[in-house]
Formats: sequence, C-alpha cells, structure tokens
Amino acid sequence: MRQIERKLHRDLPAARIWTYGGSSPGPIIEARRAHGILIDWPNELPLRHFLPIDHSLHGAESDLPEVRGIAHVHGAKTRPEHDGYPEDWYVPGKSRTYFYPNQQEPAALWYHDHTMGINRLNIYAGMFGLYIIRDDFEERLNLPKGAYEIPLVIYDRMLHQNGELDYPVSNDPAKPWVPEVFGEVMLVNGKAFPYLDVEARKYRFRVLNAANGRFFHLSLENEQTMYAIGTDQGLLPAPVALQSILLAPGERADLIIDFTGLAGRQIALKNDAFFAMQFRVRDAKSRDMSAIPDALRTAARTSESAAVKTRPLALIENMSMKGESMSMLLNNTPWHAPVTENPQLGSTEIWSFINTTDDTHPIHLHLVRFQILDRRRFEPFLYQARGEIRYTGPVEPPRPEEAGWKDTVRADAKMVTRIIVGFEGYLGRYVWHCHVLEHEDNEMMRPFEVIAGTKA
Ligand SMILES: [Cu+2]
Repeated sequence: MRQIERKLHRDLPAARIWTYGGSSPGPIIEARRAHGILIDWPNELPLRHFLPIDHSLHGAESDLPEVRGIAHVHGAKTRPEHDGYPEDWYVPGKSRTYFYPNQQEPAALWYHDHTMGINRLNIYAGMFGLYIIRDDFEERLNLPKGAYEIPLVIYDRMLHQNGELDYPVSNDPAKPWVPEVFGEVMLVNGKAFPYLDVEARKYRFRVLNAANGRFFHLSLENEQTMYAIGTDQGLLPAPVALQSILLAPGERADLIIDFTGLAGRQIALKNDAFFAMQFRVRDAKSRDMSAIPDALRTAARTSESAAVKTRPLALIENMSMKGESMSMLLNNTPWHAPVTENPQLGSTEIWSFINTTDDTHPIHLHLVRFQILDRRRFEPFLYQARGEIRYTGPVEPPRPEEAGWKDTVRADAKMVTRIIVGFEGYLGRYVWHCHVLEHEDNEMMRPFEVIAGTKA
C-alpha cells in the first residue's frame, strides 16, 4: 500500500493516488486453480489521510489512527483470518501475509481495501486491483486470450481543477459523510475517458465495476451485440447475447465483443447516454482462431428444497427529521450487535433481502458463492408497519446473464430478492454488506459466522 502521483488524463496535472504495488488499479494477480499463493500486504502509506474522514462513524473515531489498511480479496474462498476482516486493519509500517488457496472455480475476483469506517475513502483513493483465477478447462475453450483478453476496471471520480481527487462532503463539518458519491469523470484502468486500439477480431473483456456507488449500464455506441460468458464467480453454462449489461458496484462481467469487419471504426463504450471509453478498430494482424463456444461450464441450479433455513433480512434506511439519510442497516441491526446470521458449515440456506428502501443495494457475502432465485415486488409500508409481506408483482427470475454463480446481487428497490447459498469452506467470522461503499461505511455491514454442524 503506497502513495503515488499519477496523471489520470494526459491533459491534467498529476493526482495523489493510493495504490497496491504502485499503480491503480494495482497489478493483476493471476492464480491457477488449486495452486495456493501467499501475498504480503505491507502498509507503506503516509501517516495522514487526504480524504475527509467522518469521525462520527463507527470504526472511524478520532482516537484511532487516521491511516489504516486491510486488504480483502472479493470473491475468494479463504480462511477467516486471511479474509481481511474490517477490524483487522493495521497502520503504516505494519504488514500482513495472507494465504489464498484458490480452491474454487476460475473467475475474475478483485482485491480492495476493507478498513472499518474509512473503506469508501481508501478505495476512492485507488486501493483495488483484479485477481484472476484460471484452469485447464477454461483454456481448452479457445476463448480470446493473451493480448486479446483485456481487463476493464471501470469507476467514476470527481476531480478538482488541479487534477486531484475530490471526495464530496455534507453540509455538517462534524459529520462529513454523504450517502452516495457520483463522479462526472469516467475512469477505465486508471485513465479518464481513455481509448483502446483493438484489432478487427474477437476480444474477451474482464469487466469490473469498481465505483463507490455508481451503477454502470454498459452498451456499445453502434448497438452491436455483446456476449456475456461469465458472472462474478466464473463461466456461465452458455453465452448470453446482450445489447447492454447492468453492473452494480462490486459486480463483474466476462464479455466477448467481436470487432470483425469494423476496421477503421471508432466505437464508444457507453454508460447509458455517456461515453466511458472508446475502441479504435484496426485491421487484424493475424487470423482470429478464437471461439465463442456454444457450451461453457455446466452449473447445476441449486434446488430450493436443499435449503435448511430461510432468513428474512430487511434492508432499511434511517432518515432524519429533515429527510436526510442518516444510515442504512441490514436487518435493522448495527455492526457491533451480536452475530445473528450463523449458518452451519456445509449447509444450504435461502437469504431473502427485503429491500424497503428507494435504492438498489448490491449485497455481497464473503467466503461463498450463490445463485439468485428470484425477485418480487412487495408493499414496503405494510412490511414496515406490521412485518407482513404482501407481494404486488409477479416472481421475476434472474436475468440470463446473472443466472450463474454470483457473490454480489442487486437487491432492487422495493423488492424481495432471494438467493440460495451453500456455506462451504471454513468455520469462522466473515462479513456481508452492501457494496455501495458509503452505505457499507455507515452500518450497512454485518458479521456472519459459519458454525460447526450439530450431529443428529
Ligand atoms: Cu446500499
């Protein structure tokens, strides 16, 4: 963890950035399935933070050191003591060595800071990068690879005129926290509004939404079809043809775009009406031998009858008398309250997110992968008044491009979103949280504990 100065655009002065390994995004960590790796995460940051800490937030009190860090690999199946628990932060001069077994299906995971109370600021400062797991099966699929497999880490920032990062604050100097941050500058792989020279052939793009709070609804300017071949946790059973894809903070997509026949064209990748980046298509240097296979990796749907328990979990926003957001809560329970979610190791559960708020919250569970069962509109006021769920819409299955293995799910506003989760891996304490980082830092995070099964 290190501070650097780096231009975010050719025409801007250099900005202060916090990094892993001297770049933001940090170096891509490439791992082989079942080949464990050790990573040292030394904290070499300065002693003062450069973004506005809110000392009224839990875990960011003024008697704590300003600069703290702890790395978490999002989507990795690791022992709890190597998962980057938010309270396991450490200060400049200290380090941690974590072991990642990589005993899981290939996927584009990502590492990022997870420090209690200042996570949104550390990530906004630049502390994240991709972590890609591969295996022989995936390589035999003949997907575009090497120079034709490219990460697209997409996020937004506000910038000062002098090129420095600008993080907004509330009107209350004692409580600078804001409920959401949306920047007008789109960055891809660390550059503002970049272009990429591509050949007229197929490419595989490993796309990550690394924004604090912005959802990306991505499409190509020429309205050409893209193919989703994977989700957060790996390959889909079969490619899904798409005109656009929606990615919430923390979500990933594995996309194939075919530029064949488009040499000479300039094609923007758009977020709704706005440009994020541009592809400049040139003639292909050689014949494209890669494929979009009809079949990818088979994944059995987990049957609802496999679940031993259903947990109704309400997502709540607390408003002030002035109608301003004060905090958001999972299950109406703050971070420091005793653990309430305690699945048994090896068991399967249904978690039912009852979103009473006007916002979509991307909910992420550490350690596990899961499948989305469905979403259904309900009446939030009746639920809040009497705890009663009255559905007002039909059961909606997940979209085809999110019907694989996931670790982050959009719990849409005023809907009940159900996921089915197998708690495989390790015993111990992990967290689940909203991946809108401003929400997470203001109580929208809870511990869960995987406990030993009881013998019948
Ligand atoms: Cu949220």
